Amino acid sequence: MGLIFAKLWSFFCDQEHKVIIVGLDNAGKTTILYQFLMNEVVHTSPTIGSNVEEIVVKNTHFLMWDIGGQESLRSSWNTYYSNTEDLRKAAVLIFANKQDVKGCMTAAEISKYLTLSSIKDHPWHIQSCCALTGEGLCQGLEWMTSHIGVR
Ligand code: G3D
Repeated sequence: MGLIFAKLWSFFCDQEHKVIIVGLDNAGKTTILYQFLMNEVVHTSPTIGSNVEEIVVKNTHFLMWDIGGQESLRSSWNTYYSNTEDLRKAAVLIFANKQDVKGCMTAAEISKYLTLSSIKDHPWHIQSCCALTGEGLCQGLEWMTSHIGVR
């Protein structure tokens, strides 16, 4: 069972939106990112940094940063939030990855465990997925696309 937290917010300019992917090590963040790259409608730019990729979905650009989940890296997460008013307008997408693994928690169980219903000030969504097959990833992207600039 793996769990991905993907935090998304908008720059509100030129239809480019910044996505921060955070989660535990081994949760499948890199696999998800590269599934997006393989299946995207248009892939405009190759790797900018080691874990930064841009994808384009229906003319909307997503700059996706996989910033790593290691504890030692977490203190630097806030540097990614600068210029974004500290995530005030962020929408939160949680990928419940590795749904193919026997005995994994369901999205509903994860949602309850994380008390996601207590999130009142940001739109959020939990999406079951299997990054190996790509199942569920498009639905997550669609949710992201539909929540751009809604706040
Ligand atoms: P991370 O970037 O979050 O650290 P990775 O995680 O994307 O590197 O994935 C860690 C391992 O989990 C990889 O296995 C990857 O293939 C596997 N994985 C990712 N998504 C899934 C999934 O949906 N189902 C299953 N069963 N495995 C998944 P390896 O063996 O390469 O370390």
